[in-house]
Amino acid sequence: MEQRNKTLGEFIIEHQAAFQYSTGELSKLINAIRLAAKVVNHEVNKAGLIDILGAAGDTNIQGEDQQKLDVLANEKFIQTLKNREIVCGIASEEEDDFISINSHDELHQNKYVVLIDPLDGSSNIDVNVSVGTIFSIYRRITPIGTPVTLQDFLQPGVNQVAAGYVVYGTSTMLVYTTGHGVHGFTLNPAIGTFYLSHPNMEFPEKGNIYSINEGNYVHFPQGVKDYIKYCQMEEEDRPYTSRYIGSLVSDFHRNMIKGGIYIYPKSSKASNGKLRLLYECNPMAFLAEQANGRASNGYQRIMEIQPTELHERVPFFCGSRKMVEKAESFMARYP
Ligand code: AHM
Ligand code: MG
Repeated sequence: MEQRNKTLGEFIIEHQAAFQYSTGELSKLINAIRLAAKVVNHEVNKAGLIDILGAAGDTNIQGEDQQKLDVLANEKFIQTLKNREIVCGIASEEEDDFISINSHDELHQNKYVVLIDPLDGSSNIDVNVSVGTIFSIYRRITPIGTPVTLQDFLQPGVNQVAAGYVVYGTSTMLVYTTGHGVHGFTLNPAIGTFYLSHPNMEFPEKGNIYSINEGNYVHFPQGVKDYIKYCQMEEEDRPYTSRYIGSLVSDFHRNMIKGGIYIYPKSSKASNGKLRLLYECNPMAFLAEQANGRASNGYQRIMEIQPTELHERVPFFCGSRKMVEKAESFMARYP
């Protein structure tokens, strides 16, 4: 008999039952993200036609302004979450401030806030390299019935209820966790349905890939320089392979499947590195830990950092557990 893979919709319903006292709100929220992901996927796939259809800033044939894809992705995600009235607040890497949302009939009755990087690695679009969406979901901490405040967004990553990403790659995948492992779904573009293709994803404990922008080597802290040299040494299972796409979601996704470490350290040019704690590092850290991996700033677990502002940046070491621990041991020599 033909074995049919579960769809994401079926998987969400099945797993909702696993949450005691579940109201279905989180399931609806993940469904909304699924929908927005399909819309953005459609736009990303058209990106190569930009020379034909017109570039950002131009007006298209219908008289509509063409938008940059990251701006468009931001709008699609925010609009979908607003329309479905399932969150009380959204913070986006593309917005200066958070957005507070009321549902039509009842004021501020929803309990979740979403933090999102709508299109990470968007500088890669012009050269046809994979990009991604990253999302992170928290329960609000201020009382239901009142407008959300900054406090609801500045929660440490350990408070995340769910997190995930969409990778718009050779195939489009949605990968997420609600704290019960990491599961990956592949989009069948012909019918627009995500199917469970990668249940229970896990980082191999140890891998042989290191991913870092080595062009910045001279600006890196000594601990990172020493770790890079360690990766390149001819000893035991080394030298490791260097792979850096420059698109966090894709680098993470590959490393989770093959085993590896991703590092975006601080440097003499950027004292906290580049990646944002709330939109990029916390969700990836939650996924990594759920997939038997590890994520730190070189010294401290990412998910235990108390955020102080929406767009703060942190150094990021993430991937196969033993590899991250090894990198941390090099960092520890230079406290
Ligand atoms: P973005 O949020 O502006 O797209 O930047 C984040 C991206 C990551 O996806 C990627 O890992 C990193 O920036 C690459 O940066 P760099 O070019 O400095 O190596
Ligand atoms: Mg980003």
